[in-house]
Amino acid sequence: MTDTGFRDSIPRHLIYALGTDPQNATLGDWRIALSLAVRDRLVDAWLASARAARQAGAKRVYYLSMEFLIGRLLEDAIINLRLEEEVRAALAALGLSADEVIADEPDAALGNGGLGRLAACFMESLATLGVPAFGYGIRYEHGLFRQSFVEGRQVEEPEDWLTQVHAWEFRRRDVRLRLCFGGEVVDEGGKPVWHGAEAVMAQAYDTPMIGWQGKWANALRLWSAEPLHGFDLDRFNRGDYAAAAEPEALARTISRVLYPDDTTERGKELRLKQEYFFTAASLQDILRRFEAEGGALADLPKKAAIQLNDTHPAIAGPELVRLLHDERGMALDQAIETARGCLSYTNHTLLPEALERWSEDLMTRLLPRHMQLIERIDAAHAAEKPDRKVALVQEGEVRMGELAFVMAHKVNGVSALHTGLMKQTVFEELHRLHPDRIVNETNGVTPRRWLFSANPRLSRLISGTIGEGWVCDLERLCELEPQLDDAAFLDAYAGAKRANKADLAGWLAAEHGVQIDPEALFDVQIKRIHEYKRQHLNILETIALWQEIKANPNAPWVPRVKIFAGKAAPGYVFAKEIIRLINDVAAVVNADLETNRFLKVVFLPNYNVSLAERLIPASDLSEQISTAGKEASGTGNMKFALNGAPTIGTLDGANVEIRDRVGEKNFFLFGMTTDEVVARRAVPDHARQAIAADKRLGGALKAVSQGVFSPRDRHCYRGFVGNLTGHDYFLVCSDFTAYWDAQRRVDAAFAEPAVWWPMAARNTARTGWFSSDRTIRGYMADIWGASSLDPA
Ligand code: 73E
Repeated sequence: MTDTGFRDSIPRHLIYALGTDPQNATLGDWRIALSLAVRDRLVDAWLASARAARQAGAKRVYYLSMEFLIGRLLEDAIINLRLEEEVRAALAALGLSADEVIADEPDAALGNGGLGRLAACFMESLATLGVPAFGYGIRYEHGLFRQSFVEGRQVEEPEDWLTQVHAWEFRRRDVRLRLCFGGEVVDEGGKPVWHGAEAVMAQAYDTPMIGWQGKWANALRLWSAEPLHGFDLDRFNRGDYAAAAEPEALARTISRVLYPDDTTERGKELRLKQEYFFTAASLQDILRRFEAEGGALADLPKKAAIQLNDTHPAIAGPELVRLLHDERGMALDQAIETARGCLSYTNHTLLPEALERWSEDLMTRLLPRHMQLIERIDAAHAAEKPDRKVALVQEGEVRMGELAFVMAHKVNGVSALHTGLMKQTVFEELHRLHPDRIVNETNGVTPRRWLFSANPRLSRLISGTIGEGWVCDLERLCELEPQLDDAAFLDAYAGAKRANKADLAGWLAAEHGVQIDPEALFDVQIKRIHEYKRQHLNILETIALWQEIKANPNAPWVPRVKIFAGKAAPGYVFAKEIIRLINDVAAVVNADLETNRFLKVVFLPNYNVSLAERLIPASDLSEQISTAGKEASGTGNMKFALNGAPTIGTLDGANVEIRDRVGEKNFFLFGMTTDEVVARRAVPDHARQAIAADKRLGGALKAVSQGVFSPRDRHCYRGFVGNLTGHDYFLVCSDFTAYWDAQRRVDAAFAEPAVWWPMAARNTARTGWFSSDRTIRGYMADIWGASSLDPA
């Protein structure tokens, strides 16, 4: 297609697809018209990919995930199709700014945090590597809630991305599958037959996931729950309108909202229904495809690698056994073996409250046949391993982690440290029984979105230095190494960062009315708010720093802006207290004329993928300060390092591997190790001891508890301080002094450009290993046995 062809296609879509007169078109109309024009450019490659996979009889990867945090799709597609220039020119000819049109797209926020974003990065890497794959999840009507602050407190509002035209998805009219819940299992001629009581339809919607240079595309297939039949016409005709619509409303509830819960599991019946709904629909779809392509059922593992993203789809074990044994007559033992050959399971957290358990009663009520099969699977496992003590059902609860483990041929952790801890803790016994089952696949992030697209200045510098090959071969960033002592390169590197920071400062002033000094150190902590992530450690250090500056305002302080963003689960009271405290501290500190040249605090509302893309390229310092042993991996840590923000962090999750690669001199390490954490907790009064030993910590806590930051309600943080001085399970107090010291090392390094910029640039040059392409290759080789249909 020629330039004019593309240019013309935008108004053509506006007029003929949207029925809108260009004279009246809003920015949103233009954005949708542009999306449709771009979409036209990828559909051929998408259909060709599916055709190639069918013709090759290729093994397909199926990634089952409750969450896909895909963010904006238009920019991704433009970048991967290499349409940047064409789009810019076409929009300019229409009198429009490409940046504004692209920024108009709402984020598809179908996830809570790292787990969902990882799934999105994996989809992009699978397409870039030309691996035939499907992502399977739920098409939530409401993604993660919108966050705002009222008097510093988090307020949640429903997110309604689907009220706008969603230009990227295709409703598959022919893919509508029936599923059941409840009812009973009846013996029919010696065969158990499940008669479900409630049926719903799973309607498929496909969104293309396009790889680098548009050579390959896979589908993200999201299921929407619909009623079996529309509304009840009889009732409607009798004037009973509400009752007529009831079945529809009930069915739709299943895909209505994403659970806004990161790492804490809420025993909600609806959640189990959601899990079964999308898992069962996906498995039916997988089997349908397998059967359409012909082949003996026992060969299913040769054609389908089904990855369970955490235990949320763990019901896939018994469901696949049911489909093979009950519905297709395969012997039970063989059905279990066949299912295990297909299934693999990723564990993302060891936090006890996040390990899913469902009551036997609920499971029996909702999925009676599955409850029976879980017991059969357990019995088969016991027969295979007579010395096993772990049962799948304990104290009236079904343990989903153990079920996923037993039904998977491989189980993986998401960083070296986390995988080691899995073996020593939650899966200790299962690991002893199946020593080859656990493998490690350290997480990664897609360089297309997190460097090439989010940070065009740095990308241009890198490409100008080593060529563009790094974009799909990120380890080539190490070719920058010889430049790291070159003054001209470092100047250009620093120049890119400074320009990104100036952009961010301009945006903060325009959008949030916050003035910050672009020369200051931008110290950034952006992630879900959780005690284990310890945003409160950061804010206590901020308070201590403020007090120190006040006591000594003429010292040569290194100006800092502390930037926070993140959402708290709506029911997580303590996390919401942390948010309020940070906002309260920001109000006091930012208004302090004595200190605010040196210190500002900003908490940006409604953290999402787009905000991360704006903040990370403009950051100087990456805060990764979780209590050791608690953050399974982290992926933000990788994005920051890649974009040249050194980490201040503990030996937790993938921080360990980042430090190994960037080198200890280029990483601000502090805090207790996993073992020290365990030992410290056993010390009675550890928090009080730590407070007594550090005047700064004592002073900061005192200011909070006395109401310095809450003048209208002086005592409101007493409970908060009480928690820290008493229980302090996450050891904020015990790690405070080490954190303070590490921050002062950061100050000293930042004050010396000759120290700082080589360090920042080394972070970029040495973190190419953290590409999700590398992670996906690891899964392909160690877990899936899948290969690439090389799109080159
Ligand atoms: O450390 C992160 C990890 O980088 C971990 O906390 C997160 O997964 C990321 C990707 O591997 C995670 N999310 C959840 N569990 N671990 C979770 C649990 C329940 C509901 C939703 C998400």
